[in-house]
Amino acid sequence: MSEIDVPESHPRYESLLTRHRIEDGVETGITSKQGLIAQGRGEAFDYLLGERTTDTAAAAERAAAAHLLQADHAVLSINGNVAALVPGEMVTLAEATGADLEVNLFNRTAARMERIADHLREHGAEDVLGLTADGRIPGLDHERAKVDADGIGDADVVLVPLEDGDRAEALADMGKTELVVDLNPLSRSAQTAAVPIVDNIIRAVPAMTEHARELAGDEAAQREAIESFDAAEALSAAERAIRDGEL
Ligand code: PTJ
Repeated sequence: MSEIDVPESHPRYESLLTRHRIEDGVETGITSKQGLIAQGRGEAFDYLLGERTTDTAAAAERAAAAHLLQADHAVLSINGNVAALVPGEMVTLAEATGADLEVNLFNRTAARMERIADHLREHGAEDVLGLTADGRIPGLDHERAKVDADGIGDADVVLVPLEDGDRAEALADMGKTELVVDLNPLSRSAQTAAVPIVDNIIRAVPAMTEHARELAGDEAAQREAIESFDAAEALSAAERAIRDGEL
């Protein structure tokens, strides 16, 4: 048994563990209630994808890792679901790529911002951006537009996992290279991303860290990972994987 009362041999162990973490997130004020609905949507797509990382998703994770390494200023955006599911893994990815961490919420409240920043610090983060909120994403209404001017506002590469479509589009319109983790290949977030990663965040973030460690210091391999990745083809491959079980 682990942190939930289900044996690891249970065929749906990972999925049940994920649900438990989201429930916990809601109870501790990290995750919004809407985060439960978002998780349900994600689970449905994960089930259809066979709850595994497809070859195309692995290539996307490698390309995303390369973009993070090549960036002048990379920022990893953290919302309530991400904080509940992969807090330590996001801190490790930030360390492996030299990226900043910024709390950026769709349903923004001061209490949730603070709780999530504390939660990340408990998982080893030194600096957590997002609380200053002295920048804006153009084209969005007030609360949803807030970012740190020296964080997402200044970044050339942003990882936005489980992002609402409106905000993903607005960030892409700012000219940022957007890396999106979203299990739904038809979502607007995945469709607007430079690199859509159609995989469960639980698997995607540790995989990106592994790729980043392998690619670190190898400029040619980083360029190859970026240039060989085709976003439109990756989205089509994810749709085929859902429809035909192709991997
Ligand atoms: O914490 P906040 O206030 O910033 O709110 C965050 C949520 C997630 C509630 C908000 O951004 C939202 O409403 O998101 P959506 O529009 O429901 O989109 C979430 C997307 O993430 C959906 O397309 C899901 O399929 C996908 N998704 C959900 N869980 C996972 C996932 N993708 C990867 N891994 C998951 N575990």
